[in-house]
Amino acid sequence: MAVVARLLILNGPNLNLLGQREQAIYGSKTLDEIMLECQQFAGTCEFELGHLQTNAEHELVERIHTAASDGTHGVVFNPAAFTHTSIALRDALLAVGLPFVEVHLSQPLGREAFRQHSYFSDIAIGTIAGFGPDGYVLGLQALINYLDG
Ligand code: CA2
Repeated sequence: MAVVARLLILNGPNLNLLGQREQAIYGSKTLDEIMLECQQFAGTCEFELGHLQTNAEHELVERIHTAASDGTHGVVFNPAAFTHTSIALRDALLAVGLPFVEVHLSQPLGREAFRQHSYFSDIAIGTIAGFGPDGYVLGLQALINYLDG
């Protein structure tokens, strides 16, 4: 695309605990370390990158609404546990119509039965799961490729 892409990473509940607990499942990197890698990738590829992690569903809904009018071109979204529960976040993404890539650190399809359904996979450009922290840069690359057409 001709203009500089403006992308947004959204992270859902408990991902602020990365690197502190459950390292066997989610790895040893902190969320700050992962987001720094994403910012470095944004610098290399010359796109603007925003980020929000919050444990509050309504804050994610409101940030998605804002993204519709602040120049955001696309979203990389790890909804965390909201993946499996949140019609509100699904509706927000459908309402704004922004393209998004669903990212998971783990592979939910290989875990408990309650993680087998996602409210986002069928409306996402695609889903990247099971590659740990690399999934975020992979998701950004996929989103850039999609926006470049
Ligand atoms: O694999 C993923 O990225 C998940 O979105 C992570 C969610 C989980 O509910 C999804 O099924 C898959 C959980 C995030 C919890 O993050 C923690 C990080 C460190 C310690 C404890 C929880």
